Amino acid sequence: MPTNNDSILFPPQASTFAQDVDALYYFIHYLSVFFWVGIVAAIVYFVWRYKRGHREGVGPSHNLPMELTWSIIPLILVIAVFLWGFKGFMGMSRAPSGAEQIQVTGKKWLWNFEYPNGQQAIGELHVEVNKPYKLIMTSEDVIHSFFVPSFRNKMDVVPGRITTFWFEPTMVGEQQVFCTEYCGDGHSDMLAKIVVHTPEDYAKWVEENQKEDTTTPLPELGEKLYTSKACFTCHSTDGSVKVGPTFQGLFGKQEQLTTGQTVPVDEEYLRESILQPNAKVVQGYQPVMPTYQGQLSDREVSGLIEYIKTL
Ligand code: HEC
Ligand SMILES: [Cu+2]
Repeated sequence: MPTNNDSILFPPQASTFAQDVDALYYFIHYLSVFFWVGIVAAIVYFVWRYKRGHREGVGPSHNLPMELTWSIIPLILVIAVFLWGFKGFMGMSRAPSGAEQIQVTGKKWLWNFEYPNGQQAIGELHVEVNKPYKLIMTSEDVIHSFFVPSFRNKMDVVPGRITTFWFEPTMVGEQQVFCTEYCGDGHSDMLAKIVVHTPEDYAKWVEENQKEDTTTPLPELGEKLYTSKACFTCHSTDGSVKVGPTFQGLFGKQEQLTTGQTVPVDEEYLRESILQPNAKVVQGYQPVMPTYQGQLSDREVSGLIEYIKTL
């Protein structure tokens, strides 16, 4: 059974499930090819053999051994496929008890990850290779679905309910997460990455992420955060309107709010917009921006403000 990692048909096999899922897929595939060839060959043969049509006195007959054969063999095969699939499904449903737990919140249109120490990140989850992880997932708005093709696992994320998803990565590198439940016009941008590290790199990442960046100049820091905190999924820097207003030319202008008030866009307004997005909502937009309270340090908020000023 082909299990290589350079298949043009499949994404790489990057979790402990992948090999089994692909093996079952290939089994069903080649079984279907086998029967397709056999049935087509029989049809072609009979068309040729009986091309003269029905002979008087020789009617359709009954053959019990043949009928039992073509009923029982397929029955055994579909039961085997069911048992194989069921075993795989049960394995995917139950996380091992030692799995590290990560809280995941789906929201139009981003994925938020919360680590056991309370640290949060949008659109990026860092894990260690060959260790089990259990994602405890819910949605803040509509139904989303968490899909990692290279892990061969997928689970719906439902508002008001908790669903779980577990995996043990077997390959170092970045794995792509998609939303696979159509959830509105930003659906195709609802992406995230799972970054799988070696144990040494993971330890390094943990260390770097716990100490604050105090050296990068503020506008540059802001530009990085614009990407890493997923602001770009809702705000453009080129004047185009996405889910939220563009950042181009934002600083210094007068902003019209849903209350009818007009406020000047200054540092304080930007700060409040990032930390309490619903305090002042811009006219013509929905209050869908997540709060970044607790996810950005003071210096990071200043970085974003200085970056927006340059646009
Ligand atoms: C899920 C989409 C979404 C994300 C992600 C998002 N925002 Fe917003 N943001 C909005 C929307 C919608 C508005 C307009 C409604 C409002 O004022 O709350 C807005 C408003 C703003 C405003 C006020 C804009 C104005 O024209 O007055 C600022 C500043 C802002 N966001 C900054 C950010 C920053 C910085 C980030 C990333 C750290 C970010 N946003 C991430 C959706 C988003
Ligand atoms: Cu979605």
